[in-house]
Amino acid sequence: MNKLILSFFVLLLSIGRPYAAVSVTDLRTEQLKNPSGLDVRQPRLGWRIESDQRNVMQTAYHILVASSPGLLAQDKGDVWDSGKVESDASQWIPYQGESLKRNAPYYWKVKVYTDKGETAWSTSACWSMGLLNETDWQGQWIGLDRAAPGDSETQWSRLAARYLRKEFALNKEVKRATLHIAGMGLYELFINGQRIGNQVLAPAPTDYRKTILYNTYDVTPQLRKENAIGVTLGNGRFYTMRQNYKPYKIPTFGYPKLRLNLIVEYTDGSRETIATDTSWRLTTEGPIRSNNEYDGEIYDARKETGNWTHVGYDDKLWMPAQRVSIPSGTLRAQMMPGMKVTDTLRPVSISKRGDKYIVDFGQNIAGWVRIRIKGAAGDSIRLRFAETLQADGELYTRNLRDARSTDIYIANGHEPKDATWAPRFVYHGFRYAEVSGYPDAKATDFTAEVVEDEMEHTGSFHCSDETLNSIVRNAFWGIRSNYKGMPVDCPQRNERQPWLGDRTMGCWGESMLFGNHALYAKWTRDICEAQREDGCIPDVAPAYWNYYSDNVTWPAALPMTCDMLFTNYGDRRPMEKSYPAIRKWLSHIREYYMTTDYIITKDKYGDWCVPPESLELIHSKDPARKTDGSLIATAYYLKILQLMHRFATLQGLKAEAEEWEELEHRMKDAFNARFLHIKEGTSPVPGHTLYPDSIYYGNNTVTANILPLAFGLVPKNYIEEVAKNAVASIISTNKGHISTGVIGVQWLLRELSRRGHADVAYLLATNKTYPSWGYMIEKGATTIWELWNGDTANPEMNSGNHVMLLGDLLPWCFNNLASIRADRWKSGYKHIVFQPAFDIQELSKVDASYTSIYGKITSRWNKTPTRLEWDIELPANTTGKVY
Ligand code: RAM
Repeated sequence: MNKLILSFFVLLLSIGRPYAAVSVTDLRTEQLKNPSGLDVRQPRLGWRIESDQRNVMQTAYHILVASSPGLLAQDKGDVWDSGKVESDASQWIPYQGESLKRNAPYYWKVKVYTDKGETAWSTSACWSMGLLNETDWQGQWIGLDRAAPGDSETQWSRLAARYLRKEFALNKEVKRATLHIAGMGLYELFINGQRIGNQVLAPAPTDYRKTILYNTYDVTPQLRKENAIGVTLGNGRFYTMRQNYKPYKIPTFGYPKLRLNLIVEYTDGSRETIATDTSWRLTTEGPIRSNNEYDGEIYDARKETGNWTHVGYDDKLWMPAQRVSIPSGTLRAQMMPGMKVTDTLRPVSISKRGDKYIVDFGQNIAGWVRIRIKGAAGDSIRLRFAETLQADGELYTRNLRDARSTDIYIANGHEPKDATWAPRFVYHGFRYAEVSGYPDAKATDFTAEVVEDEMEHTGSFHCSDETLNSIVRNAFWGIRSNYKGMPVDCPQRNERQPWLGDRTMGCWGESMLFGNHALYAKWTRDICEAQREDGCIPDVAPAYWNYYSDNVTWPAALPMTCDMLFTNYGDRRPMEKSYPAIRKWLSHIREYYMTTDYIITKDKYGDWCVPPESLELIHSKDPARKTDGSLIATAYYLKILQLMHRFATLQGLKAEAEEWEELEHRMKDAFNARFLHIKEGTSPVPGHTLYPDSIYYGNNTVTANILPLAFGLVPKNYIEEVAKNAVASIISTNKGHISTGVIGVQWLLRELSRRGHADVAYLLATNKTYPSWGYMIEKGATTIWELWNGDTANPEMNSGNHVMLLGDLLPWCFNNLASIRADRWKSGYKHIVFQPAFDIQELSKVDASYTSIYGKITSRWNKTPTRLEWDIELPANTTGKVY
C-alpha cells in the first residue's frame, strides 16, 4: 500500500486554545430520548461528551437516578446513586439501583470525569416504566368480533374503522396520569378532543400471536374533572389486507380490539385505573368506511360524528363495546419511537388530463397526500397512486399487482374553509397521484407527507462523483420509504413484507444514514419469535406471509443484524438474546440439509435478481449468470459459523466458540474440495474469459468468486488468482458492469477494494449504463429499483422502491471511501479505524460524516496530483487509528 503523508487540519486548529469546558449531553435510556413505558428491568444509560479540546477521555462517571425531579435537583439519587465509577464507558451502562416499579417515572443525570477535567451535572433526563406483566393490566379486551353492514371480508377486504369512547369524572387532584394502550391493529387516541402523541400507524407491527406492542403516554396535562377518551381502531396487519384469500399463506389475527389502562395517581397518594370494559361505547358508523393498507382508505365526511372525543357527546346510538376474544400475544412495550410524518413535499407539477389531474411530487416516497378539501355534500375526491407514468401520461399501476392504492374522500359540504384531509390507517408508495373529482387544482392544494419510523439522520456523504452522490441520495429515500415499524421490501404493491434477505447487509448500510438501532433491535425479536419449534426461521418475519422454506441466505439476516447492532451500536443484547435461536436454526439446517461431506444442499433464491439475459425477464434462466445454490448456501453457513464463533467469544463461551470454529474448519475444507477449481482448462460455461492457469469457484461467476473471498475461505496462495477472476469476469465478460444479484452485491465493492481492485469497485459504483445504480438514475429513478432492469422487466415483480440491490454500496462509501469504520471488538465506534481509498484515480474528493452513539465523526479528503489534504474529527471519549 502507498504510504501517504497526511495533514490534519482540524486537529491542528485546536492546538493552542485556552482551557475549554467539557460537558455531557444527549442522555439516552436504551438509546431513546426520555422514553415512556419501558419494560426492561435494567435499562441501559448512555451520554455523549462534548469539548472543543483534543483527546478528551472519560476516566469516571457518576450517575444519579431519582424518583422525583425535586430530589434529583438536590443531587439525591434515591433509587440509584452509582457513586464515582472509574470507567471510560459512556454508553450502555446498565442501571443497577433499586428494582424498578411498574408505571413509575425515573429522573436521572450524570457527571463525568475526564483527563481534561470534570463536567458539571448534566441537565436531567427521564424515562418511565410500562406495565411489566400481564397481571399489571386491568380491564378487558373490547371491540366487536364481527364485520358490520357494509364491510366486505374478501380478497380486497373492507372493514370500517371502529370508534370507541368512554366518559369519566375525576374527583380529586391529579398528580400524574399515565395511559397504556394496546390498540390492534392500529389506533388513534384522543382525550378531551386532543390527539395524544404524534405517532402515526401505531403501534409497530408484530406477529400478534406472539407479541402485542403497547404505547405509554403521560396524559396528566390533558385531564380535567370531566373527561372523555376516544379511540379509533384501524385494521393494519391485524385484520389483514386480504381476507379469506390464500389463508395458507396469509394469516389474519382477528377483528380490531382495544385494551387500555389509564392509571391516575392523586396528590393524596391514592390511585385509580380507568380501563376498557363493556361500559365503553362503540360504533362502526363513523367516517372511515374502509382502511386497507394495500387498497387505500375511504372517508365519508357525511358520517362524521362531531364531538365524539369530548365530554357530553350523545352516544345513545352507539352500542356497548363487546368483550372480545383475547389475543394470544404477550403485551410488551414498544421500545422505539414509531412512525411519524417526518417530511413534506409540494408538487413539482400538476397536469390536467380531461377531468383528472396528475400531480407529480418529483420524488418516489412512502406516505400519503394531504388534500385541501373542496366540493359540495356527496362529492367525492378520488386519489390514485403510482411510482411512474405510462408513455401516454396516465398512471402506471401494473406493478402494484392487486393493490388498489386508492383513497376516497366524500365531502359533507360544510367543512371549514381550508380544511385538509389525509388518510389515517393506510399509506402508499408513489411519486405521482391522480386526482379526480377535484375542481380547479393548484399546487398548494396537495402536500405529500412522508411516513417512516422516526430516526436520527446519522450520515452524510458527498464525493467528487455526482452519480455516486445521487445514488446515495436515492438510497436515503429508498430506505426511509421502507421503514414501517419493521423493514419492508417495498411500499407500493400488494406485498410490503419484512423479507429477511433484503436486509442481511442492508441493515448495516442503512445504519450509515439512519439511527436504525431501535428498529433492528425490535426486528431481531420479531425474527426469533417467528422461529418454528423445529428451528426453522422463515424468510419473512413477522410471518405475515408464510414462507418457512428452509434456506440459509434469507434467515442469515438474524445473525448479521445482531452483528451489525453490536459492531455499529455496541449493543450486545440482540446478539445474546438471539444466540440460542441461531444455534437451534443452524442445527436444524445441519440435520436436514447438510450432506455427510459438509455441503448444504438446500437453497431457494440463489443470487436473487441477477441482470438477466433478456431485458423483459425478471429471473435469468441462463446458467452462466446464475450461481450454484449449494455454493451460496454453504458459503453463507460458513459465514454464520464465523459469526457464531465471534458471538460465543464475546459472551465468554469458550467451549462453544471452539466447536463453531472446528466445524467451520471442516466445512471450509469441504467447500474448497467441492467448489474450488484449480485445474487449468476451459471454462465450464462458454463466454467466460479465464486466465490461462485459472483458479475459480463454481461456474466462475462474480458471486461464486466473491463469496469465498469475502468469507476468508480461499486458500492463501490462491486469493490473488480468484480475485483476478472476479475482476476478469467484471471487465471482460460483463464489459465493466455488475453481474451479481442480491447475494453477490452484499460483498462486492468492499471485497474488490480489499483485494486491491478499488478502481473496479469504483467503476461499478459510478457506472451510468445498464446494469448499474447509475443507470437507474439516468432513467429518472429517485429511489433504488428491485431489478437492475426495472425500466423494462415484467411488472409482476418490479418495484421502483426496493433496497436489496444496494448490497454493500453504503458500507463501501462510508467504511471504505470515507473510511469511517468501527473496530470489530471495541464496538459502537468507540475505536475508529480510518483507512481511506486514496488509490482510486478518478476519485478526488470525499466529504463524509457519521454520527455514532459517541458523537459525530468526520472524514474529508481532497486530492490533487501534488497534494493530499485529509481532515478527520472524532468525538470525545473515542480513539482512532489512522492509516
Ligand atoms: C420478492 C421481493 C423481496 C424478496 C423476495 C424473495 O417478493 O422482491 O424483496 O426478498 O421476493
